[in-house]
Amino acid sequence: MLRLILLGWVGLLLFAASSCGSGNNCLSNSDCPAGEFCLDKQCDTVECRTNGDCVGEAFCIEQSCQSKSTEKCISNSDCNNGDCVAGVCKACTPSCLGNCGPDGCGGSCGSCQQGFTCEINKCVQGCTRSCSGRTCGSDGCGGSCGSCGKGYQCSGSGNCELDPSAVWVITVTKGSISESLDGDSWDFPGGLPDPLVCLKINNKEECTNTVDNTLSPVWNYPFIATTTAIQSGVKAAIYDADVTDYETICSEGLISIGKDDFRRGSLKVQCKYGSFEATLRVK
Ligand SMILES: [Ca+2]
Ligand SMILES: [Ca+2]
Repeated sequence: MLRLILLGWVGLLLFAASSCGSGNNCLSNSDCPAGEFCLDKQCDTVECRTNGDCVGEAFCIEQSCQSKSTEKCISNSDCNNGDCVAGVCKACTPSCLGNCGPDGCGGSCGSCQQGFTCEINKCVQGCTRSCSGRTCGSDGCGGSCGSCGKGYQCSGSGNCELDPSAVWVITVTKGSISESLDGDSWDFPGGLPDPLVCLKINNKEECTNTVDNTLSPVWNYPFIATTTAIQSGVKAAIYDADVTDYETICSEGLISIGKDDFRRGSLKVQCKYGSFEATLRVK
C-alpha cells in the first residue's frame, strides 16, 4: 500500500514537471495555460515571432498569426510573397530610375512628350530617319535605308554602285551573220560560215567554240571577268573559221559595257556583217 502511494507521488511529481506553465515545455497550445501559446516548445504569452511560428499560409504580424489574405505588414519579412509597401504586402516593388517607361511591376513611370522616346526609363530626343535620296546604308537612327543586290555595294552617298571586285559571267548566247560578204559566199564554193566570237578582256583573248555552217550560230559560251576588267574595256570580234585561217566577219573593236548594261543584264554587239548577243550576270 505504501509502495502504491509512493509510486503515486512519483507519478504526480513527474506529471507536474512535464505539465505546462509559463516557461515550461509543451507540444501544442493545449499544453499551455489559457491565453498562452506553445512557441518553440515553450509556453509563451505571444503567438509568434516569425512567420515560421505560424501554421499554414498565415504569417506573423505584431506577434500574432494572421491569414495571408490580411495582406497587412510592417516589414518585408511579414510578407510570404513580395515586399511590404505602405503596410500592405505587394508582390512587386515598382522601380523607376527615370520618369518614363515600365516600373517593373506592370505600372508606368510616366510617358514622354512628343518628339521624345523612352529609353531605359529616360526620355531622349526622338530620331528622324534620314533616307531622302538614299537607297542603302545607315538611316542615322541605327537602322538601314536599304541594301544592295549582289555585285553592288553602297556608296558613301547611300546609293548602290557596281562593286569593282565583283565577278561577272558574260555569256555569249547567239549571233546572226549576213548571208554574203558583199555578194560573195563565206566559203568556197558557196558554203555557209562557221562563226565564233572572240573577246579580249585585260588584253587576254578567249574565243567561243565554232558552230559549223550557219548564219544563226548558238554558242552559250561563258566568259568570266571582274567589274573592273569589264569596265576597262572589252574588245570583241566575230570570225568565220576557214580550213586554214580565220576570215573576219566583224573586225576587233572596243565595246563599251556600262552601268545600264550591268543593270539590264544583257547586251548586243553589231557590225556590218554580223552581230551577237550576250547576257551579263553576277557570279
Ligand atoms: Ca570563209
Ligand atoms: Ca563552212
